[in-house]
Amino acid sequence: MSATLIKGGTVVGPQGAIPGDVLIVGEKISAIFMPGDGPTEGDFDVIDATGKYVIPGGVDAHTHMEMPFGGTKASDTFDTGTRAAAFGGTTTIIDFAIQRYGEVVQDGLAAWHAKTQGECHIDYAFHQILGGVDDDALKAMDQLVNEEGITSFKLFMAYPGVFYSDDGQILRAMQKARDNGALIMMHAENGPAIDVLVKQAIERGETDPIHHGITRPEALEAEATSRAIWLASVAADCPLYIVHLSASKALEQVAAARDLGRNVFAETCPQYLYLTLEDQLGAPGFEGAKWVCSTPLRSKHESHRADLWRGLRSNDLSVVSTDHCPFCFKDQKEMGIGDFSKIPNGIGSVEHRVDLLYQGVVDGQLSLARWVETIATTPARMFGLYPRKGVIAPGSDADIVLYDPSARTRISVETHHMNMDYSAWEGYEIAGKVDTVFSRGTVIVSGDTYHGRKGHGQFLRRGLSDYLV
Ligand code: DUC
Ligand code: ZN
Ligand code: ZN
Repeated sequence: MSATLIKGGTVVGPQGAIPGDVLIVGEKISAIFMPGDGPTEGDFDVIDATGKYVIPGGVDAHTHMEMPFGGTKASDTFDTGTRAAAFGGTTTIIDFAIQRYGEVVQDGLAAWHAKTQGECHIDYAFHQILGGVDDDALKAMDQLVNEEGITSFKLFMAYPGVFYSDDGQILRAMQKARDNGALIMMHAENGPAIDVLVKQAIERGETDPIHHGITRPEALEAEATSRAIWLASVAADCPLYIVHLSASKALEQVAAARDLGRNVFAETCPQYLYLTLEDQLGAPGFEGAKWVCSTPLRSKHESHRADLWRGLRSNDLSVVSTDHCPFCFKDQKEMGIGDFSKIPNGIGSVEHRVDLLYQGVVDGQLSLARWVETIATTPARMFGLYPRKGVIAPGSDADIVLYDPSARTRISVETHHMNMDYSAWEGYEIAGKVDTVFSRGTVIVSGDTYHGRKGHGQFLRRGLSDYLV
């Protein structure tokens, strides 16, 4: 069995940053030694990690590779998207299998298994989107939890006619989750009200991309977040996880529930921490289409970004995921020229999450420990992958990133690996860089060189969330 000693680095985890040497044997972490106390002789490679952070590989708990959406399909395949993720220090993704209204849940899951078979460069798991909650779907929830390793289900309060569930459907799914231990993930925006605002805006001739954000106001995210939290309380405190939380008032709802000790959690995404309604979505002409995503970017004149960073520090926000849902500008985003409501919703960031959150450390927004917790450890624990993923500990998979705080990353479409013809992060500079990436003991990235292969990634059957009370 191959073995590697990672020597001289600083191991970072939720416990903080501690100097240590990490021994990998085969696909697993075998031991962590005090600096210099590791083996000196034997058949193993030595990697010098002096000056580098040794962190668990990133776990991106929210991606949409090849997602059919808005009349087109997300432009990253599982091949291109997981390779790009690896370059960015992410070694596990959790993607969303989809059941649409009228479809059989297990058929949706089988379709996602077929799409991923032999394609992924890194390990992967699935959540299940339920677009039609009925008796069969409720039964399927038990089967997926008990037999398929799918322990979280995403419901939508937005997108009527596409993925939308009404309050009765949501309540029934929540009751089922309370019984079987699954986590309900919620897209919390009031879709029917948004559709009214969108129609009115288009009738007034307000068709530019910025109106995507204006017609999805904070109030309709906060209201839906609050309603989801109340519905979960009616379902005997069903565990609830709010996805892509973007707005201060939605965060207030989550924080209040958490203060009461409720099973309520939330994630945010890098775009809400850095980008804004005015500067990106409001870019001249049709340019803003690059940043059309839902929930939308929020106003820089309000306190959203500062509040979200604070929420990450205080654990009112538990996780940072990307909601990676890339579309090319040409032919895909362009579908919405003259009508913002036809712009496919989504931003591609799967390659940049680890770096963008490290910049939060450099900027004094997060501690090193909290960086690792929000990008790796907590998503692994939240979604039943811990301790196999998300931590550097004996027995865990050797998914490890050596991160170089003395190097720099400049993000550009010229250098990224995602299948997109633009970057939502063009010109962003990060004072740090992914140096080496191990996936289950194999070096798949070193410097700018790729050593991985598609098909290396394995499907992960997940357990229940660690956090439920
Ligand atoms: N939001 C997006 O921006 N894209 C995919 C689906 C979603 O909820
Ligand atoms: Zn969503
Ligand atoms: Zn999503």
